[in-house]
Amino acid sequence: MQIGIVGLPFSGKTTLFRTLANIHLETSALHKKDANIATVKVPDARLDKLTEMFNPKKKVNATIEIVDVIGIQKGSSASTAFSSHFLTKVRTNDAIIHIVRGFDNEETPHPEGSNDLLRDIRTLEEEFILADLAFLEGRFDKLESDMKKPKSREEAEAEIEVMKRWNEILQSETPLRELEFHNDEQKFLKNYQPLTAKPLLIALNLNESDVSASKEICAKISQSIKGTKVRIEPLFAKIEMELSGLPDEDKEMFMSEYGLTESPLNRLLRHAYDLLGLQSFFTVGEDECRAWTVKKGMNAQQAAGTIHTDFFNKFIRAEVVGYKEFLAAGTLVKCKEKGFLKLEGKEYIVKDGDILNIRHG
Ligand SMILES: Nc1nc2c(ncn2[C@@H]2O[C@H](COP(=O)(O)OP(=O)(O)OP(=O)(O)O)[C@@H](O)[C@H]2O)c(=O)[nH]1
Ligand SMILES: [Mg+2]
Repeated sequence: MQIGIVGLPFSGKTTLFRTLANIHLETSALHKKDANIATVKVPDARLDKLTEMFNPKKKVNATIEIVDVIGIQKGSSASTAFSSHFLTKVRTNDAIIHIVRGFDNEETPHPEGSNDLLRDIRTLEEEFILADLAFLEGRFDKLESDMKKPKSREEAEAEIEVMKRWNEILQSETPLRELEFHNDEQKFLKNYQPLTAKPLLIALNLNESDVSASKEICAKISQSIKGTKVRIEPLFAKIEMELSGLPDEDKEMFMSEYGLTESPLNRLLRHAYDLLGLQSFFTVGEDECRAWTVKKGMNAQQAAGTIHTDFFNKFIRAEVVGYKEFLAAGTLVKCKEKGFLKLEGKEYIVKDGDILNIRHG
């Protein structure tokens, strides 16, 4: 799963990327010519708690890949135009975090001269809509020539129907993520990866002095930016960066000075995970406590398959207890006594936070 960090120039993308790489890095960050890539851990207080209880040799968090895509063309007139290379890169991301500048910084002023959250959100959305429209235009040209050949005619006809529907939505300045996609559209979605169909997390990168007002600021923006696959969250990239350099014991104190109880970045990562339609289940033991990533709606056998293909092929049953029940009981033995530990078959739909033990052949 890969999430792209995008945003207008000087919005704090690289600051966020570096901070994430600092604190949550799983493997070393890759600095390529066109993008910075890092695999980062998804913070999970439940896993921390389980680790405390089992005291295992190893703790393994769920991870997601974060990409700081480089390639926004700068310059006064083209300050918001994306290079085709940039768009190609973002197309391969599963979701997008859009960093919007809401902080003041005289050394690197906002390219537009002033902060305006809504304006910047819309600017980027418009650019993405234009990019999708340009893509469709190319498709229509191709499909038109396909229509002339008897061999490809039927297929082209079907695709044109879908592309027309997408085109109409985009022409009305609506992102594709607002569409309920039909089954016959899924393969096009997968192949073409339109930018405006991707889940979007809008991170408002605010001033340190905005902590207490941040809820209100987000709520206000939410009134104008609606949609099921959009989240709006506050971010304080500068605080986070400073925080990431502190020893653990000083972090709480530092956060409380700003009136923060939880790192907004942790929240952001969890929301990103959720937005992707992902959830975690846990495996626990003295060797290892681990969070595994599965798509919401996956059954026990599929979940077992994420651990090992053998577990999928030779799946017998899963012992399952919910995180809360486990916490209430305290140990797996007590879970058994209380009847919290259930034996489930392969069709069981895994819930977020389930603790699983797979029985296999
Ligand atoms: N005060 C303040 N400054 C910030 C914050 N985030 C970033 N900056 C500063 O703003 C400038 C731009 O930040 P970057 O992280 O480089 O922004 P970017 O989006 O990667 O910029 P480009 O890649 O050049 O488009 C840097 O000087 C940062 O130190 C913030 O939350 N508060
Ligand atoms: Mg940058």
